[in-house]
This record gives sequence, C-alpha cells and structure tokens, in this order.
Amino acid sequence: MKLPSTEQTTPNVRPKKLDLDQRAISILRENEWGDYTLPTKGLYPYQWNWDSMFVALGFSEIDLDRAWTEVESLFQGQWKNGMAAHIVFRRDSPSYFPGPKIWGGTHEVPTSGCSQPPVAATIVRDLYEKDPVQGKKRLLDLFPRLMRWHRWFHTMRVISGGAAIAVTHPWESGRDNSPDWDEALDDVDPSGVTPYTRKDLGHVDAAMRPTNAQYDRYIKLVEYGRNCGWDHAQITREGPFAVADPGITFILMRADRDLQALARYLEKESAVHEIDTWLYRDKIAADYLWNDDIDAYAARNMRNGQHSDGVSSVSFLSYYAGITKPKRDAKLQRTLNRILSIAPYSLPSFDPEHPKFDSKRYWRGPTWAIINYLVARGLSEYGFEEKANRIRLDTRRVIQKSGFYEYFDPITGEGSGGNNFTWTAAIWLAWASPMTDG
Ligand code: 9WN
Repeated sequence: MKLPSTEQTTPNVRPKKLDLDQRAISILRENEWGDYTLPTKGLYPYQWNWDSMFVALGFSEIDLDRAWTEVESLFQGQWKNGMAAHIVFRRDSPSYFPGPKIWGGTHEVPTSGCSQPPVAATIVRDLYEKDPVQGKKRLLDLFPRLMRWHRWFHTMRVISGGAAIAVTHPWESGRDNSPDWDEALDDVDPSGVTPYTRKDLGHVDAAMRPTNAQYDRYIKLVEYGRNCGWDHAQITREGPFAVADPGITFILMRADRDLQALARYLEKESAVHEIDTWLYRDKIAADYLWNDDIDAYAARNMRNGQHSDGVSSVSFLSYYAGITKPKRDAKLQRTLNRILSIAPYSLPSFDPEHPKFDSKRYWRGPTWAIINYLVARGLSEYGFEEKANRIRLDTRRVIQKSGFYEYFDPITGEGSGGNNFTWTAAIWLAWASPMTDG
C-alpha cells in the first residue's frame, strides 16, 4: 500500500479515503491480543488460523515485524503430527462455543482438533519478499513448520490414490454452512449429541448463521474426533464426514508452489523435490473436482463420489492454484460472467441462481472480502484483469457503503455477521483501499 499523499488526492474524496484507511488500522490494533489478533471481539474471542494469515497481510502494510509475529504465534498451535489447528484457544472464554474442553485437543497449547485453509505459506512468501534481509531468520524458523503442515494435508487428508484434499469437518473448510456440505452432512446422525447452548446467536441474528440442525452435526463431528483421540488417519478414512473441497485443495496447491519458492530461496533441495511430488498430483485433483453439469469445480463427497450441484466462490480459485485447461477455462469464465452479471456486490459465496442461495446466511450466498482477494489475485495472474478489477472494486464499494463487516449481501451490499472485522480491515489495507491503486 502506498502512503496517503495529500497532493495526489482530490479534496472531495480524500477525507473518506483517509477515514477508512485509518479505521482499518484501528480495527487491527483494537483486535490485537498480544502476539495474535482476534477476528472480532465477542463473537470470536480466540486466534483463528486463516484469519491470522490475512491479518498478517494487513499488518505487513503498516508494521512488517508485527505481521511476522502474527504468523509465528499461530504455529504455537501446531500439533506434533504437523497439523496447524484451526483455533488456538490458550484460555477459555465464555462468549464462544465450543471451547477447548469440548474439543479435547491433545496439544499442550489448547486448540481445536481440525485445521483450516493453508494460506500461510503464500502469505509468508509475501512477507519475505517485502524484506528478505529482515525476513530470513524468521523464515528459517517457520519453513520446517510449514513443510510439516503441508505434509500433514498431503498424507492425512487424501484418500487412497486420490489427490484432492478432504475436509473432515465443515469448520475445516472455513466455509462452515456452505451448501457444498449439505448432502454429506445429511448422513451425519445427530442423535445423542451432548446438549449444548450456542453462543454465536447472542452476537448475531440467527438468520445470518448456520441452523441448529447443522450445529448438532458440527458438534457430533467434534465428539467423534475427540472419542477417537483425534486420530486423523481414521477420521479421514472412515469418519462420518469427508468431502473433497475445491477451496482447501486450490489454496494448498498455491501454497505448495509458494513453499517451493521459499525452499529455493533457502536452497533446501530435498524440500524442493518433496514439493514436486505434491505438485505432480495437481491435475488429478482438479480433474476429480470438475463438475461438467455446472461448468465449475465443485466439492465432492469422498464416501460416494457425489458432486455438489452448485457453484461456490471457491470454484474460481483454480487460477490462484495455477491450474488451467483451455476448454474447461472457457466454461468456467462463462459461469463467472453469469454470476458477476447478477450480483452487483460480487463475488457471492454461492450461485445466486441456485435454489439454495441465501443472500444473508453466512456461506450460502454472502460476499466475503478474503475470498474476493484470493480469486482476483489468481484471475489477475492469468491476465483476466478486467474481472479481477471488477471484484476488487466491488469489494471496495461494499466496504465504503457498509463498513468493515464479516460478510456482505451480494445483492444489496448490506453488511452482515460481526462488525469491525479484522480480516475485512486487513484486506482493505492490503488490496481494496484506493491507496493500493497503481
Ligand atoms: C468456526 C473466524 C471464523 C472463520 C471461518 C468462519 C467462522 C467459526 C464460527 O469464523 O467460523 O470456525 O464459529 O462460525 O466461517 O471462516 O475463520 O473468523
């Protein structure tokens, strides 16, 4: 981000721009909690995995040292098996359910028992390239941790011979109540779930959150993992839920490439070769996820091979992942054109023309700034500048219109979920603010 220049800005728009830039910085600082940052106060009182990585990206615009610290603190929650946990609790807070006791994690710093989309290596590469001299020592410490985490995904979240990465809990995908999980979640028997009280509904309107029926299944899946001692091989192989996720698969593919670039910077030849074996399987994963019925990449239930029948925003992360196939891309572009033409505040998390679309309910329709950033980054790298820019300007407009919400109605632009949300502020600073133009 360039610093605000009084000469370059016109008098009528300048105060607004400055207000939002300053406000975004304040949100990052207000949500700081020592060496990590809360997604937002109240609703999410702990450290979340991919949130922290977007936060690091935001901090890198104003305080590179603090950005590295955010990444390092996340890895306090890395298990011996390599998994970087989706939530690092450290303490118990009454405002969130389920907390550390329900998860029953086995790591010395209390964490949840699943992971989240691995954007970390990509962000670490960004931080390193901003200042390789300052970053070298910190990279040397983080590099083996990133390798162990990626290795965990490539061994613990694939099923015999497959290459697409499964999520074994909707929370692992980061897209909790996406229709992508509906069919597989129907097969999770919620009976006998230990009675509990939801805390999220004390902070946010129920119409914007997952349903109780979904929550029962989320908790049932936590109980299954806890009861098997978080044996991730068993959970993936025979647990109640395993769905290949285009989101996590494409994000990991991209992160593998960035990790390989880091391995080259550090002259770690054996790591370069190991990552080659992961990248070699990319096309197999992409082929498995492609759904010709909807002209898009889509989630796929690993227990029965059934595809999700709807387009989600992560369907377009194939470019970000470095996957192209001309005939398929032509179809994917048509699908993207269709969706962009009906959602004025794109990119909706689910196809607005699908019967399950719900413009306010979390991952069943709303627009999320972080996904916009990832999708547009990939589109831009493959020369789809116009579309990348459209998504970026939509992100800017929706934040200008409604503020730093967790997510936004893609039709009206209204903000939903938590407010003063850290990752929305971070994406503003790193990418959506007019200060990032040019
Ligand atoms: C469960 C923190 C997290 C995000 C996820 C988002 C939401 C949690 C919840 O909030 O999930 O992990 O309780 O709803 O879906 O992507 O990381 O912002």
